[in-house]
Amino acid sequence: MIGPDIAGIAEKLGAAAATATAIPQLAAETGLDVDAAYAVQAALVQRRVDAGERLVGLKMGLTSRAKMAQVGVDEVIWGRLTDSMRIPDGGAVEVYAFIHPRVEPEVAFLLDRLPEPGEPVGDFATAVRAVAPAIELIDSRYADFRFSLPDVVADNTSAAAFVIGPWSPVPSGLDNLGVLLEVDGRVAQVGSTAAILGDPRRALDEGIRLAGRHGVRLESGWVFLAGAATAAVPLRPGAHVRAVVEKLGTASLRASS
Ligand code: OOG
Ligand code: MG
Repeated sequence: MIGPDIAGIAEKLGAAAATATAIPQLAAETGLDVDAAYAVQAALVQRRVDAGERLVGLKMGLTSRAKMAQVGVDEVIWGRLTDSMRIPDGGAVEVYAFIHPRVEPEVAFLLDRLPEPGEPVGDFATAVRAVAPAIELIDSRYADFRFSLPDVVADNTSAAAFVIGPWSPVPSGLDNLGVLLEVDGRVAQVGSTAAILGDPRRALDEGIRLAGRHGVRLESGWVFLAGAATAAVPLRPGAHVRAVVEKLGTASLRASS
């Protein structure tokens, strides 16, 4: 039997992102399973690297119940981040470059010395140099932001852009910090870092494990997004968005009008 057309699917998803045009879901129709979907993701991001972008990190997805419930997929997933997705803290994003952008509050890690593949992280403060509040801008390339597990994996887990706030040294506890997402000065989502697999540090173990299954090794100097603590909210033209994480501070962005 001939398998799914990995390169062809990656090209479709790449074109959907580049032209901000939604496409129908494709996993069911093309027989794409989760492993093949990670192969599509690798090909999709390789196209960006071939065009001059640089891989700068990894993001986790669906590490909280709030997120799983919002999108109806209940598996932890991961995706790749490139330099062109990074927006400076407080910077502006062109909303019309996206299909139906949403924003969500996250915690970011700056990776330092990681264990050998297959080894547990052990000392978190050795593995991670600094932590920061962050905002992830997600933009599913599928119509109506609806997808199956292999669909969202192939689509690089909806990754579109991210903002990192100021880095701080790793605090003693990260497992129960208050998280707020504010839009135009109003609280849009409230949560806790406890929502991220019970402790966002666990997201790193999962990231190492799950990416390792596909031959991807996390690197020193990479950014790691642990996954949103709350559901995501639509990013409207002109909106000013702030994510506030207790002890860590604030990350913000402004949407073009
Ligand atoms: C999938 C990506 C999920 C997170 O932080 O949970 C994600 C989506 O919601 O479109 O980035
Ligand atoms: Mg996210």
